[in-house]
Amino acid sequence: MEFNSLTLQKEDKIAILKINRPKALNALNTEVLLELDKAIEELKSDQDVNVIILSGEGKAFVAGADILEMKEKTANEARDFAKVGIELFRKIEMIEKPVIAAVNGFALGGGCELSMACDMRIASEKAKFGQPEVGLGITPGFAGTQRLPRLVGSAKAKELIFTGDVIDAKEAERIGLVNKVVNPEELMDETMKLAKKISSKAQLAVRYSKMAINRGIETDVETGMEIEKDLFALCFATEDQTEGMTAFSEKRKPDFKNK
Ligand code: CO8
Repeated sequence: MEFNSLTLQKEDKIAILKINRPKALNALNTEVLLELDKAIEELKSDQDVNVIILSGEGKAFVAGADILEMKEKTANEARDFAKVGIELFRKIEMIEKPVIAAVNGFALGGGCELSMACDMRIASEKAKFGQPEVGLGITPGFAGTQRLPRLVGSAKAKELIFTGDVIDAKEAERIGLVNKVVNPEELMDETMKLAKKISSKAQLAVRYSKMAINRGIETDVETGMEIEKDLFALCFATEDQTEGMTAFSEKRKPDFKNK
């Protein structure tokens, strides 16, 4: 598939999807959002991809939604634009395969929101996070008011959103927004290492675990435990469960087939 504002590479069952609009610091305009949607749809059904890495070309991950495109929008047009972003980010969050954000630089506004729709965030020491929207006269619009408090707690989320403060990668790690901070030169290697480790496990078990966590967080704990119970049981109808447990008893490495 050909893209104008994205690059897509595949290596060892890992897809590396980069937003490639560096002159505008990878700001999310309609084209980027639509292309991202297409790429995610393609990767969803690609049997050769177990894990997706999302990153940005140049010095930014994503410096937000495109302010120049948003500037003249009416309220109705703004709602439509927000809907496109919200639905795309939800698709990224709920895709069965794990998605890791490799945050190489600015992750501001819609960029911070995009990183939060991913399952994990590995950040370069150069990364910066923030929700500066109130300084532009708007609220976050791609679900930052929902995902940030779920990740860092409502008090810290309110502080960041009400002040528009930009924080560095270390502070983002301290408050639980990122999983790990690494040297900029090692960002892709470290993220690949994590992706490959996940990719070496039984993929249906990884995907069911993601589903149980995502669905569980959004419901009460009793329902969450029911969801886990059903998905746990479903694993026992997979070849990988037989292989994983047989390999353990035979003291060898499992050879998973994602079945
Ligand atoms: N939108 C459009 N263009 C941008 C954006 C952006 N978000 N960010 C940077 N650019 C462009 C600049 O205009 C500039 O273009 P040009 O060279 O043509 O003048 C180019 O990228 C380089 O940027 P700078 O020269 O500003 O680079 P600096 O290194 O000096 O500064 C910053 C980097 C600090 C990241 C600075 O660019 C900045 O503050 N950017 C805006 C950050 C921001 O406010 N982001 C939040 C946007 S709002 C949002 O994301 C809401 C999401 C929900 C939308 C809901 C829909 C209704």
